[in-house]
Amino acid sequence: MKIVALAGGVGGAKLVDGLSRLLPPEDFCVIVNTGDDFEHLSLKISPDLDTICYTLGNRDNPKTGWGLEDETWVVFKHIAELGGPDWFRLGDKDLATHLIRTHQLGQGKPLSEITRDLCTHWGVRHAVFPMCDEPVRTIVHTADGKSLGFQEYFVLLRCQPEVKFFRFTGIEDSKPVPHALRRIEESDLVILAPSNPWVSIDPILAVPGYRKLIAQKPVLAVSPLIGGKAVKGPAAKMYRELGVQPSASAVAEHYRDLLSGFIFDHVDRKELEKIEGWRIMSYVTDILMNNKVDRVRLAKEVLVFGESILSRRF
Ligand code: FO1
Repeated sequence: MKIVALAGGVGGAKLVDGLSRLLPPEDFCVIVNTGDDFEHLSLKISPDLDTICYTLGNRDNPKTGWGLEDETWVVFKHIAELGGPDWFRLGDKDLATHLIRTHQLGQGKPLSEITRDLCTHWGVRHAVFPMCDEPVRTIVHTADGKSLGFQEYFVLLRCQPEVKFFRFTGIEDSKPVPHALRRIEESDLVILAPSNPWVSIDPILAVPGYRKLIAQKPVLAVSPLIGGKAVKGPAAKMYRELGVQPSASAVAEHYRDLLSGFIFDHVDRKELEKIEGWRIMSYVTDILMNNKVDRVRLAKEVLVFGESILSRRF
């Protein structure tokens, strides 16, 4: 079975990691959100791309989920001593990634090619595609009328501001990465990883060209919420602020026109009828991934469920 996953940061990276341990590179690749990207100290930072690549390269910081393990903070400390911004932590090894990416973007090398070459150095065998090579920025519009860059909202303001709506600036000029589009065309199944629907998956689906192609494929999503709470991050808070009761069925409804199947936790079993009422096949299991064993276990269940969807559809 050929699979393409759409993913954002930490939560999505765990399932992507599990799937990468079960599927060879020719059968599995991932398309990653770049709406979180931003410029910091004149460096081009791509947090979700780096989280996915570091995780697939087995070099991610297991405590935070982002950045590199065994990191040092010498440069960061001196940046702070020189009065530079210290709200966004940049480790010494992580800085090398941002310096190389910024340098090569400046030379006109597309983000997708930079990512491919970095992955070669990191020993990442599966293809990791940015959703597009053009700059797209998720802007968070808040109840008190401010518009915040995503990292300003997520890190500096710790997701405190009340969200009104999001804008993905630059999205109208964005194009799918051609190789990623081809992988979707060749795929048997598309998986929406357990990432934030609003700010990790929606930006990818908003790049003109992906959605109508994905809609022609069987699509499975894994819920990022358990019992109405996000495993990590502001997804549930965003749902509430946008007037939607956070729940597994709210996530299924978010993707409703795309989904053939939805995977959610035992805790939310009571929502099964509602979800199946939308002609979406359900699979209830333990979706919490606390360690690498969980990641592979859930990935295996996702693949078995995917097979059953394929066999029923055709
Ligand atoms: N998240 C934080 O909460 N604090 C940080 O200082 C921080 C630094 C950072 C540096 C590089 C990177 O790739 C990610 C980093 N993140 C940090 C995580 C990042 O904000 C989130 O991973 C995504 O934007 C949301 O998925």
